[in-house]
Amino acid sequence: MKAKYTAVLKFALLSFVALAAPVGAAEPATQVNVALLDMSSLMGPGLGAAMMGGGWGVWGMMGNGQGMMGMGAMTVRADHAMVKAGPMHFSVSNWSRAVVHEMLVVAVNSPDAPLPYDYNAGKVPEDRVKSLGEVAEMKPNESGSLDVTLAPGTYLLLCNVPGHYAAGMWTALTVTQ
Ligand SMILES: [Cu+2]
Repeated sequence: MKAKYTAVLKFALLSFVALAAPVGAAEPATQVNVALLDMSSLMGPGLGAAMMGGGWGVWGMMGNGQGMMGMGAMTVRADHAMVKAGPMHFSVSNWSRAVVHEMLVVAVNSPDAPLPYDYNAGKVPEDRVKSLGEVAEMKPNESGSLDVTLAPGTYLLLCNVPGHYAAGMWTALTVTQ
């Protein structure tokens, strides 16, 4: 009785090991960590929210007339500029204290070529670019993730909240063979 029980247990353990073993398992995803940043990310709580909430007009009148845009105050930062083709796991954090941001993955021919732009909406028209997925609108301090398989090529990680792409809120990601 006891021996039989042990045998059953052994069989169960072996089955479990067999199931857990990577038999033809898909290659592990490359982890890409992305931070979405703006001026408010630099400031203390309160102050950042006040500036971003009520201070837009002031920022807009500063300097070269482009305001925050010319100052490059909205950015996308990724911990990889180059990754090998295959499955990717994007872990995206909105580090803003005051502003909703998002991250789209868009395939492009050249990282330097401007994307089509809808001036009225202040956005990249998503039906006119090759978007492979997104982590949509994240509130300040929210995080999200996106799993997508990328072929070799050039991609932009961009925020398409109105005005943000034009404010410089994008970065390039090169995917190699
Ligand atoms: Cu944004």
